[in-house]
Amino acid sequence: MKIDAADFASRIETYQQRVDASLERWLPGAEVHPQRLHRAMRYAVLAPGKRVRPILVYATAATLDVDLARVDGAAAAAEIIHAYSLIHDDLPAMDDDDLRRGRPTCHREFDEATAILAGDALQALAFYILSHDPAMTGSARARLQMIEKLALFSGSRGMAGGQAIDLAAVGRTLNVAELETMHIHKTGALIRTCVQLAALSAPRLGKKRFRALDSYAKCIGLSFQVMDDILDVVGNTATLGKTQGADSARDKPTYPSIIGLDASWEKARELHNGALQALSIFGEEADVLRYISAWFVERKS
Ligand code: GRG
Repeated sequence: MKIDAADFASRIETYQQRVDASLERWLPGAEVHPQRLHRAMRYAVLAPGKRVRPILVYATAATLDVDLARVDGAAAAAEIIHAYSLIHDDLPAMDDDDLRRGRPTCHREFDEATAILAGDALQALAFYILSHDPAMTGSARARLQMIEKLALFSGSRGMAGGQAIDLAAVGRTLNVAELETMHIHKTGALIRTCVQLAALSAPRLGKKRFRALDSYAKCIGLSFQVMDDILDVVGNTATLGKTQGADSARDKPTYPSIIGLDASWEKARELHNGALQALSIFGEEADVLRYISAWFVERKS
């Protein structure tokens, strides 16, 4: 279906509401024992984030004509892994941030030990959902592949590995290739997983379309982070909901600090073009994914 900007905006809203309902179904209630831990998990996950990762799961499923009910669990699992990574990233041992999604970070609102546990428990919950959600798939093989993808891309060879590279890079000079490796792991891997989880829900997808979607995901995973680096320089704290300038204050290598602001914008545009190119084998059904790529490089938060 051909969509315009207004359709896209309404789809984003629908997907955000849809994943919020799914998250509410999977998260333990605030009154469930141990209440403090469950309150911290809910605080971090249900805070007003953009829900970019679930949006990608739903948009990919819609492109492939997969019933969205089949990916509600995958969408929630991706957002839950993301929320755990933000909690841990904000801890004093890592970035030591006070503000996230416009609110005090989890360890500021609760305490450090509770925040660590909330992150741990969220990570486990994401895998519980993928292994348990009855609506997801009838195929045990597809379910296992989804669990495998999420484990691989969020672990030491994906997001957590990227975070390790990031921590080791503070105060050091990286070249562009090293910076790209860090970003591909830290941010790109989970974004790539989202597209793959939805693709694995589509029976008879075929290697060609799977690869095309994966190359799209690689481009937008990196463009998202290039923009994150740019926004750290040109954004503002109120719109971002997190501390603007935090990366440069910590002397972190970023695209603007290594190649400059203009070249960083250019890089984001090139990646957007690469994403569109990757989708060229699809017709109008992939328009929502094209809009997502444009959104990533135009976003202000
Ligand atoms: C601690 C294992 C571990 C990993 C942390 C994702 C991550 C790795 C750190 C988050 C810090 C950060 C600024 C990462 C770069 C880009 C990014 C993932 C930003 C936050 O994602 P958004 O913009 O946030 O989608 P919202 O709040 O909208 O969900």
